[in-house]
Amino acid sequence: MTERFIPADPYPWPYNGDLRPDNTALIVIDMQTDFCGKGGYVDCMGYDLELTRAPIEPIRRVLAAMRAKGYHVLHTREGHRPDLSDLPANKRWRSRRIGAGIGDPGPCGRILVRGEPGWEIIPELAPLPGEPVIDKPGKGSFCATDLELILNTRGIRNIVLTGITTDVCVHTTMREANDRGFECLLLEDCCGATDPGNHAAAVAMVKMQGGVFGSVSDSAAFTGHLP
Ligand code: C5J
Repeated sequence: MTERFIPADPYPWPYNGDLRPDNTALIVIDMQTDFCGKGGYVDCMGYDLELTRAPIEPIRRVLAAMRAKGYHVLHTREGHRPDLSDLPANKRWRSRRIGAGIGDPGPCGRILVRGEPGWEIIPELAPLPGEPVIDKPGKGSFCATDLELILNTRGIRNIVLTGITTDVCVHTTMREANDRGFECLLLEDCCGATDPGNHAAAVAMVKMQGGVFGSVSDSAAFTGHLP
């Protein structure tokens, strides 16, 4: 096997140099209007949308590069059933407390409810036919979904993580994937958080202990070295 690596910190990725289109997937996490669009959940909570919109262009470039080379691409969406039967009472209570009640009407339809305009993936990063979309009720992409089954069925071992938010859904997914033995790479500029300090801390946490959850790179280094 010819070893291939992406320059990354704290180690060139993947650890074993086994980087191929058939064993590597890009996961684009929760690039939905509710998290980065006007009138969505994050906007209703009063956060600065510039922070969660910043990764759109870098993700677009990585998506184009990986699609062109035949890598696997998957997307996730956070959202709940219209009858809210999969919405824990405490999650709803907390969201209502800050004026963005999940399941309540908002400018983009019912907040974080499947099928509503706010729940849709933004057009700039729309999935192509054949790219799996994982609908998840929680922050992690493995909890109550078939993501692990799809990854294993396709023989995927390496996961490139992008999307929002760095400290919540991206981090939870990275931790879940890492514990399941997947080799993870976080692309720093392809993620964003509602708080810049939380974004920086989440990136730093990946790198500690020799790469406790994987390694970190960015869109330019990644696309420049992608075999
Ligand atoms: C949050 C997410 N932050 N996609 N969801 O509630 O990170």
